[in-house]
Amino acid sequence: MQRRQFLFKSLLASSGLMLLRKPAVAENKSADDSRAGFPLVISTWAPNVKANAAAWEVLSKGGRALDAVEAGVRVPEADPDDTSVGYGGLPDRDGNVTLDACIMDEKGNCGSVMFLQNIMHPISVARMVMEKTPHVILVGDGALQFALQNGFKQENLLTPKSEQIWKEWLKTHNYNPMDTIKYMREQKEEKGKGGQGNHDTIGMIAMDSNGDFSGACTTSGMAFKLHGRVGDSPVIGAGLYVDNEVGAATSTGVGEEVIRICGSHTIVEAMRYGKSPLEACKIGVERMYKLRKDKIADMQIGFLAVNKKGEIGAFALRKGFTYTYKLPGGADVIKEAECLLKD
Ligand code: SD4
Repeated sequence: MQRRQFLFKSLLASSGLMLLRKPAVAENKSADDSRAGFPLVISTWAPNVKANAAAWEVLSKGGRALDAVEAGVRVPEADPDDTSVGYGGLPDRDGNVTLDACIMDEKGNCGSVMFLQNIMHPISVARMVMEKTPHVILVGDGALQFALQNGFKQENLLTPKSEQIWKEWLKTHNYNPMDTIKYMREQKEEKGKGGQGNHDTIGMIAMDSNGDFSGACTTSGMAFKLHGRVGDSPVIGAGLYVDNEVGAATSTGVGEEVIRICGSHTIVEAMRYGKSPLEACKIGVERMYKLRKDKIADMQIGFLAVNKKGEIGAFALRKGFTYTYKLPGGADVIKEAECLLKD
């Protein structure tokens, strides 16, 4: 049995659904044929089943996709054990937790905060930028000032666990961010063996029962980055893009590589011109690979997309990129994306 069939069957079995009714997702079809039905919610990385559950609360009551994605990604933002997002996120090389987030709705409205410190829910600040200002992006101190003026509380986001991981990194990596990408990969591999990882940025896309899309993406970014570094996650068109006529896409992995090819926008455009979500995600990864083959040792990039028919696709540079979505009845599906490099 192929891995994804196995995962699919295990999930159905564990949720008690396997024999109860025919699922909406055909277990023997490739990812781009998956049909999640409506409403739907999908997220990068398996642990984000918890985030999908919060989004589902909103969607299953007929709520708006925008409210669903905000509620959904607030879950990992507040989770001290998620070292890639919000509270508990791994800091930059100077020990500061700096957060990036963006949100986009079905009308092309969008908001983003970059390099924001001491605010646990950057996604909600991004939404406020979208709804209460004439702007799209606020950064750093300006974003913080805006958050505080709008009732957000300042909090220390560096948990003892993340501080300890950072101090270990300082000892072994001599304050050198050139090693960071390699470190992230080592950590990811370690995570497979039960260790700590730093690759669980959440990109979430929802479609509500009106058939409208929204998306959200939030992260503490690359661990031990230079102070002030911003990745793809809060960049509209790179880490996230929503076009209500076509579909939506989001990304995870080394943000610099995603920005170079305007990743999520590239994928949505490929879907506009007839590619399936899987084909479109593959185009994104292949374009990045062609451009950067000599420089991407140790890197991971993953894209996740959904089209207007509710078909879902994902593709990654390397193995290990998981994503999760809900079936119409609310059961969870976790899959591993196909990938370009087999190492
Ligand atoms: C970044 N894309 O800041 C983010 C990191 C990430 O899973 O996705 N981690 O580059």
